Amino acid sequence: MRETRAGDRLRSAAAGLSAAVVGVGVAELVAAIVEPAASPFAVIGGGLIDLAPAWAKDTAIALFGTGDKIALITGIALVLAVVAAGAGLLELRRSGLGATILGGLGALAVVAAMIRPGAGPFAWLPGIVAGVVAVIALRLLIRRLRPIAGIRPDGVDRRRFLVWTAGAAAVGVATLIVGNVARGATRSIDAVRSALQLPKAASAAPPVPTGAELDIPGLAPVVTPNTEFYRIDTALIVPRIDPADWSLRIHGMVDREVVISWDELLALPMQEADVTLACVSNTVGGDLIGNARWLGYPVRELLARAGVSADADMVLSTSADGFTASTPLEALTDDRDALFAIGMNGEPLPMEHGFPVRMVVPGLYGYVSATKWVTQLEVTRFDRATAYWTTRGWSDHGPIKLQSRIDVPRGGGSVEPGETVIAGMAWQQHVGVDGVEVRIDGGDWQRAELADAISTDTWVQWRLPWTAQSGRHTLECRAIGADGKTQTDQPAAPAPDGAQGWHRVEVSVA
Ligand SMILES: Nc1nc2c(c(=O)[nH]1)N[C@H]1C(S)=C(S)[C@@H](COP(=O)(O)O)O[C@H]1N2
Ligand SMILES: [Mo]
Repeated sequence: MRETRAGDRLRSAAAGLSAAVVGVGVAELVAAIVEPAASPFAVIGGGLIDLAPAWAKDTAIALFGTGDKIALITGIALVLAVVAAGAGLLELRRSGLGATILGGLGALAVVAAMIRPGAGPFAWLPGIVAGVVAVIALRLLIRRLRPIAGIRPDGVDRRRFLVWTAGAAAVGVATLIVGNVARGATRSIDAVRSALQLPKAASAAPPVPTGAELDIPGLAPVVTPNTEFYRIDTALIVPRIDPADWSLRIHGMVDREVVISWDELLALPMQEADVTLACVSNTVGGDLIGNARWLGYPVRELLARAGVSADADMVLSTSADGFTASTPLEALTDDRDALFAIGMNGEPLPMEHGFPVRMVVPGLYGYVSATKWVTQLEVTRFDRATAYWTTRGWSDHGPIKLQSRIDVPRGGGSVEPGETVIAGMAWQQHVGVDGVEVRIDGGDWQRAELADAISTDTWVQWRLPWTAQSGRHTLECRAIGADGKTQTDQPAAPAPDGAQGWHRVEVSVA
């Protein structure tokens, strides 16, 4: 009895899929052993992130927020699945065709791994392994399929084919799991981090005023716990840097190059500062913003050590994984608390937030200032160099715009009629907030009560008592900066220099 064409197609597609899974799985395991950052998934994903146009990043962050990386990995897996199934179909039609496609994907992973900044000596290996294993698996499986499909009518063994296909896929899934566990178990750097004793601040920040926290359910806490702090970066695999291997080099338009090791940095007098970080991709009302107490050494001191040329106007900082940010020089040399931070809310920096050292610059969006895993500073000029996001069309200087947001009640939610409260956050780091106004259903602006500000570099909470009447209501807020300016109602998208406009929420009272 001859198989239906549909059955052949299904089997060959399954063979392609299974070949890809075993190739990727074994390669991830090899990567975990030789060079975790060279994982085919990570390097192809990383390459896509770097190639993506600005609008794509904007859309991804708008759609998925901090989940953008999971979305990307899922997307790559889906595309790979479709291509691999197609390779299986083609391989059945013409021997060598599908194998060429899978081999080509392996080659792509090799190239992506080798052009990655900081690629190690074995970066090429996982991609080769992925390609070779997938090609061998595909050829073996399709060979088993041929008799069934009637191309070579000598002995038909569907069960054997199924066992082999499922077996290859199972090996792939198992190695994928082992590889990921192995990567997670590269605990040594985490152990170094946990054992770290942060130095005491030579210049401590005053305690957070008790009046800074209004403690309203649903309102963002004024100090964001590290585990809840938003995370935005281009790193699919979080760089794991041993502080013993870390150093910071300051070069470019300077009198003398400065290189400082971790131990040398730690021996310097540390300063504490409360600074609210914000992402330029944050939409009006969004949550890509967080506030922490940072411990670090002033950037200006190390720049002074290097002796900055009078012609320079920009500092290009580079991370261990090749991200760059261009920061206006004056923001790093004036008296603000621009830090090489090593501590976040009393802990060493979490891995995802830049361990062992990151930059924090009050008043500027993260993309032009907050380089995590920082290893290099080049003193230069805006007309000589561009950085990761400014190359992709985002604005050169990234001062944070005056913004405010309503956290309570939640937009789209409902509240009980009667005495309640409207509350939210407002910020314009390094300028400060003087007031917040709220209006209900387009009525008169009412002045909200401001909580105590920690400093002009942090956001501030606000509240307004509200007697909620039954029905649907529109709530809007706007902030007034310490410079007397009122938050603009002119809406703007995040690109190229930050979202603006009033936050508006609809609530129903019932
Ligand atoms: N190395 C590196 N540093 C980086 C980035 C990055 O992609 N890579 N993203 C920047 C951006 S756009 C922002 S908003 C902040 C976010 O810092 P967080 O993840 O600690 O909140 O980090 C900045 N520093
Ligand atoms: Mo950002």
